[in-house]
Amino acid sequence: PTVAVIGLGYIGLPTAAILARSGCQVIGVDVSDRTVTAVNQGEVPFVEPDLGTHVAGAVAQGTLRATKETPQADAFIVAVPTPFTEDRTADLSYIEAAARGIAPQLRGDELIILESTSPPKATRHMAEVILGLRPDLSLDDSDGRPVIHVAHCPERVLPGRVMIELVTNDRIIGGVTCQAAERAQELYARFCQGEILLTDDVTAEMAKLVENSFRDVNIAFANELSVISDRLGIDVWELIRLANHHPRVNILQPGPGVGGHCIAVDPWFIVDAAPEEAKLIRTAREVNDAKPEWVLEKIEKALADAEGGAEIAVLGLAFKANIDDLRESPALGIAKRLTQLGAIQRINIVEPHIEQLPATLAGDDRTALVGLDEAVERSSVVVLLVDHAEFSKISPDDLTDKALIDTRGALAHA
Ligand code: SAJ
Repeated sequence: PTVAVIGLGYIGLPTAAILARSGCQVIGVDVSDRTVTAVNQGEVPFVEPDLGTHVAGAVAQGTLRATKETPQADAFIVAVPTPFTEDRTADLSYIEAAARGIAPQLRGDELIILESTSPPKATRHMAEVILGLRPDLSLDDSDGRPVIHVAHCPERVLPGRVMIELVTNDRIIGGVTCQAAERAQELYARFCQGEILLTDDVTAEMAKLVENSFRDVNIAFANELSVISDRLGIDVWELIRLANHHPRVNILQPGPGVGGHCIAVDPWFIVDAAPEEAKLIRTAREVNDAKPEWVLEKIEKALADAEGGAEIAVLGLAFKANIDDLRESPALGIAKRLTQLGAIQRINIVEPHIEQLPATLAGDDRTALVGLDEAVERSSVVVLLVDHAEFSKISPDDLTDKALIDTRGALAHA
């Protein structure tokens, strides 16, 4: 079959490449000239292990090419961004644009799959945009008009492991009709070795959002415990370790807040869809979003105690351990806020996974990206924001006479 993949980003391009390797004729569609040119040269415009080999191989064999115009195809996979807006809703304009591109190419009997993480009912919305332009088509064969088969198939791959997880992960497919789900299953079975689970479109949309909300709510519980424990003067890490000995208790780890592009965003799509009912999910978001501010108050207090222009060590900027990704990172947010405090003489930042500070921090002449030993030695206040493996080298002796704020419990032994 011929498959058009709309959106050649972190999800679309790997999916296009793997479909091309499975024997489909794949046409990738992207608005960016740079992406289209790169793909047609067999190159990948971002970093993802193994993807380059797949893309280069498929382009060389003639099974994958890229273009800016949506072509005719037997199946369309939409993998465009659904950005999070200021008012905490999802911006569906990229999905709508993809739908407007697909509509004129349809002849009937095509499969159209939405892969983008989407708020509930976005798949139906995409179908309505298409049918609005093509009233000659229908979603089911009840009245004799030619049919289009519309389904949602959320991606759940972990960046860095995409080419593996695309093949091995189980896949949820939600059809607007049963026939659409079955048609999508046939396509994904070409490369997916995991279980393929069929449901309706809205349940599939919710499944993806609920997975990330589950994690967010559980992290919020841990974060709230850390604030309560601080008030009570007890060690939250010991508390959680002990409670987790219970066979049915498994509390996650507190931190300086929740970062990344998914867990801090997806729950808001549920809150937006059911604002009255999604009380716990909303509160969890608020608890996690408030955590960086609480950490800042702790730091300010430690700085006040340290007296007279102290130096501070900031350990970690990434959004989680052992990665270089600073986007949506609570640690980065905290570091930025520190540059606005007057009482600090120098901010010694340690982030082993980057070569230079991001512009927002480099602009302040009190910030410096330094090695771990230097940062700890110079500073009277040490703040650990990310539990990078390297930081476990710090010993209690290194911290004598220093104020330590360990937001991850990584130096619990110190
Ligand atoms: N965090 C804590 N305490 C914990 C666990 C995590 O504070 O006990 C923080 C991390 O430090 C980080 C944030 O939560 O700031 C999110 O990290 P994560 O490792 O939980 O998740 P992500 O954002 O890297 O990837 C998630 C994954 N979803 C789930 O685990 C349910 C991944 O499988 C999804 O593919 C991805 O979101 C996505 O694209 O939706």
